[in-house]
Amino acid sequence: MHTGSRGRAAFAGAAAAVFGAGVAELAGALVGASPIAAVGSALIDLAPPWGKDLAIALFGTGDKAALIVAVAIVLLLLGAGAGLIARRSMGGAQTLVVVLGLIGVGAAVTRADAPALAIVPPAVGAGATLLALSLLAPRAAAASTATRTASAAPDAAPSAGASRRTFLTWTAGAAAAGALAAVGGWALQAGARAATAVRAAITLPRPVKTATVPAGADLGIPGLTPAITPNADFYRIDTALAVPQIDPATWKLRIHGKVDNEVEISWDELLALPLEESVTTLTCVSNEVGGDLIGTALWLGYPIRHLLARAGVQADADMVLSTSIDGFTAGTPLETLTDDRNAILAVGMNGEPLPIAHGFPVRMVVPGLYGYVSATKWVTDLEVTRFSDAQGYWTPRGWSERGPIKLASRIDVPRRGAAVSAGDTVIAGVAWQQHVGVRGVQVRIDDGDWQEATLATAISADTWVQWTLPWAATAGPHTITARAIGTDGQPQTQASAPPAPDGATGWPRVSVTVA
Ligand SMILES: Nc1nc2c(c(=O)[nH]1)N[C@H]1C(S)=C(S)[C@@H](COP(=O)(O)O)O[C@H]1N2
Ligand SMILES: [Mo]
Repeated sequence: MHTGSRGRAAFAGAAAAVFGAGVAELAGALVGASPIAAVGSALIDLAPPWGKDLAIALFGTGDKAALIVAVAIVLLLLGAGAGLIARRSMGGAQTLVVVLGLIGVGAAVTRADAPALAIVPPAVGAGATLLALSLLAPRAAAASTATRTASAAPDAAPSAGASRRTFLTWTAGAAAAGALAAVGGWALQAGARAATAVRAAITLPRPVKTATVPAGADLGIPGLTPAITPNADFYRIDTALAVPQIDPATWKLRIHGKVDNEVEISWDELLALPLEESVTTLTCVSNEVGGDLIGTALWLGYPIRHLLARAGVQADADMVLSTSIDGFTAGTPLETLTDDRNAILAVGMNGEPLPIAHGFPVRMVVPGLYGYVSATKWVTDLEVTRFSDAQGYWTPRGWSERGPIKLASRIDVPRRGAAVSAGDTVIAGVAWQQHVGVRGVQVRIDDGDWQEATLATAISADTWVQWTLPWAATAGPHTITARAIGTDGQPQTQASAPPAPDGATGWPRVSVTVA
């Protein structure tokens, strides 16, 4: 009898581990990092050279698969162990699960390619394991008690059978749910790996028109955001829980609606067109005053106006509704896509194919408009229509139908609360109003006079511009305020407004204590 009850406890623990690991793998697929693979690769990092040699000798090129299987088996055994410990001490079993979760977190966050949310899958997995254990362990115990009662008193047998069946159903159910989640997660990750591999093999064509960043565009001040934002630091905003994984070979863009001829274009056809480089700053309408939902990249793409001309836009159209493969839509004023600005279908970002999270293989970039009405990632459809007939995703959700970018500035140096030493130092930041441009920036210390900051060389009116002002900092607390000056000579408005419905306003302010 005792063996049976131990067996059930171990089975319950192993099932809880399968459930937790499955949930963790599914979460891992969503954030882009498998926790089991992370533990495996942490082990590779930690293994002594002879261990690696031995593994390669034993398993050849299957060494990585063998390692993952080994991690999974160890996890199962530890789960069974937790189930056994739970018979005596639930707290002890929980501690073991938490420690395993922490090991998972440690492995996940120390990977070189760890995504921002890497901590989530192992943490969620440990939580799911604890939950499953708290449900299964008492049932294992109940089934065993019933077994003992049944052997003492044969008339209790049906109830023993019932509680054993309940135990079996719950435990097998938890293990099956975990296995299903893991398989689902791996399927998603297989899609991601495929898109990553295809992306890595792409060589983008040379542009027919290049863009250069003038030498004076970047002041190189420590702490000041660089003129060009590296892809890895570029802000990311979208509604996609799992990033769409598109094989460019299957990608197509359809242009239809109020046009004379529908146009359909494939990836190969798009790459064969004369592509142009342009530097454009993207901004999110949700950016708060002083916020970092803004970045600048060197884009490679094809002007949308040429494709619209090919389609022949009808006279009564005033909007293009772009749709992403995941259903997101943006409503862009037609004139911003047909005038001479660099509104493009982008395929390249800072010299690489678009990163998958930034719209691979093709996205829109339209200077002068917030992203939610223009910058559709993973775009597959352009419908030429009217504002009176169609709406983009965010419009019925309380955001303005149109989203021209407002004049804004940000103070990067010094940072809020930074330790500044008295004496000569600099204040620096960026200012922007894409497609309109910025004439100047003024800075005020406390209630002092507005001082004219020096602007860096602007890349173009479509990008942010860096600015700086020398500051003889005196000891004590100070508040620095900035305001951009528009091309019309008017300063950025002081009136503070929240991001909704059409973009935040107000002067950026940084308080520091000079010592
Ligand atoms: N498919 C899709 N494209 C999208 C969005 C989205 O949710 N889904 N969000 C938009 C918003 S609100 C912004 S600010 C920009 C952000 O682009 P980024 O993530 O490359 O910085 O993408 C736009 N394109
Ligand atoms: Mo946005």
